[in-house]
Amino acid sequence: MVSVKFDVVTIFPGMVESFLADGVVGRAARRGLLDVAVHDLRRFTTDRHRSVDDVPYGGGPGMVMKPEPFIRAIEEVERERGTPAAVVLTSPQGTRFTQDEARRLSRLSHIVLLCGRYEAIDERVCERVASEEISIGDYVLSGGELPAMVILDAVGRLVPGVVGDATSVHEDSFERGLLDYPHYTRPADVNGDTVPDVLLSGNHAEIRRWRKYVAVKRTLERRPDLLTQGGHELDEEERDILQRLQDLELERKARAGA
Ligand code: J9Q
Repeated sequence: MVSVKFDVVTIFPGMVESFLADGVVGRAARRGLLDVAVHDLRRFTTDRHRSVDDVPYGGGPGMVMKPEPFIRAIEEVERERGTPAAVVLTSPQGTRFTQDEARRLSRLSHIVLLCGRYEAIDERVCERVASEEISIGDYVLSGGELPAMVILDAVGRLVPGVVGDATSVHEDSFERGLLDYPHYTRPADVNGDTVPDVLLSGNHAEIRRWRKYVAVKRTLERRPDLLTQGGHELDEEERDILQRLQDLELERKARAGA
């Protein structure tokens, strides 16, 4: 039944447990499709104060997370659940988390997520305990719990059966390499703000073409990087739309210059 096992190691197990109390991934864990275990890092301390951090060698501001509690946590996970396929440490120094990375991780059977706090984690955890270091983006956070939950969510949804309608997973924007088209529901008029006529036309071929056009246009305007370095192949219709939009833009520029 279980196709992917996750172990999350954190000093704030409640943060991860509350994430699992609601939503698609938590529901999949309760249905037995995912096996998510949350481990309190302090359980792997041995001193009276249960310290998980200490001052940095060489001085400087802030505290550094001690290596041994992480090492003991991994040892217990290995004893009880077997050798994991990946031990992921989230940090701003990691390689960037993308939908491709989520897809790669979703094919593994057992993933450990290590969450850091304070200024840093002892480098020996990064080098000897973690098998990979992953960043979810270029911003500063107070800890690795949110990144671990982001990874858990993105990877968990790709596990077969977790998301009810499998087609919706494949149509998700980054699976297609384009931004999503706009969505509308009832009512058709909100204080004079109406739904595009084409969506009310009942002409499904026309609706499909319109959605594709808007998705390509938005991607070109908002995320041109996805078109050039996304590594996704556009289909012929999408390439045509893109070409037309780029021609129009050149024409506009020529007119403005003349
Ligand atoms: C642990 N800022 O930031 C971006 N990806 C991960 C992180 C991160 C952080 C602080 C602690 C991870």
